[in-house]
Amino acid sequence: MSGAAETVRLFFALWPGADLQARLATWAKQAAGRGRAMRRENIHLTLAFLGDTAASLVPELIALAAGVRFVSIRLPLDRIGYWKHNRIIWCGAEQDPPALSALVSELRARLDSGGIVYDRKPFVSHVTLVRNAAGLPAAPAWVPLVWEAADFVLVGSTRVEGRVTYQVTKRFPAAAG
Ligand code: 2AM
Repeated sequence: MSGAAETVRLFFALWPGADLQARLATWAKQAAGRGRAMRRENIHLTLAFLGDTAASLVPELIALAAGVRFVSIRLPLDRIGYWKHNRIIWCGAEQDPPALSALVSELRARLDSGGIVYDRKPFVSHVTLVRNAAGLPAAPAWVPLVWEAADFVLVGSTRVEGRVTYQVTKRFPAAAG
């Protein structure tokens, strides 16, 4: 037994279906240049980043998140961007749909009420596509997509043989209707 409490690296996210992940990954590969395209199965949109968290808190986190009431989100991916400060190419919405803003506020409010530590930087919705990029590519052109998200997820992040690997721990479905 080690003396240190076991921790897990966690975040809440919207997780695209395999088809949407594949389309985004294809664009990312073509756009990457000398940058690093996100692997298909890792593509997501972070809602709240908790980072290293005591594993013993996971049941409480699941209970908190299960209490979040939200409706399905229709998220246009109609914008491509580049951030110099962290060298990522991302896609996202020109304007966040109210359902997404409401989900993030409700989730973060519940984390606050549970005294859960997470990164409190304001939410700026984006899906990272390429890391360590020098800028936006001249090609391929971005073709807008629409993402229909009917749930959000709690994700664990680990390194397997040097590769970041994400594991969906739990799904939280939108309210019906
Ligand atoms: P990024 O894609 O813009 O880097 C897992 O690391 C996910 O959590 C990534 O999507 C990352 O965003 C996001 N994230 C948000 N805040 C973070 C932080 N403080 N440290 C690491 N990742 C963070």
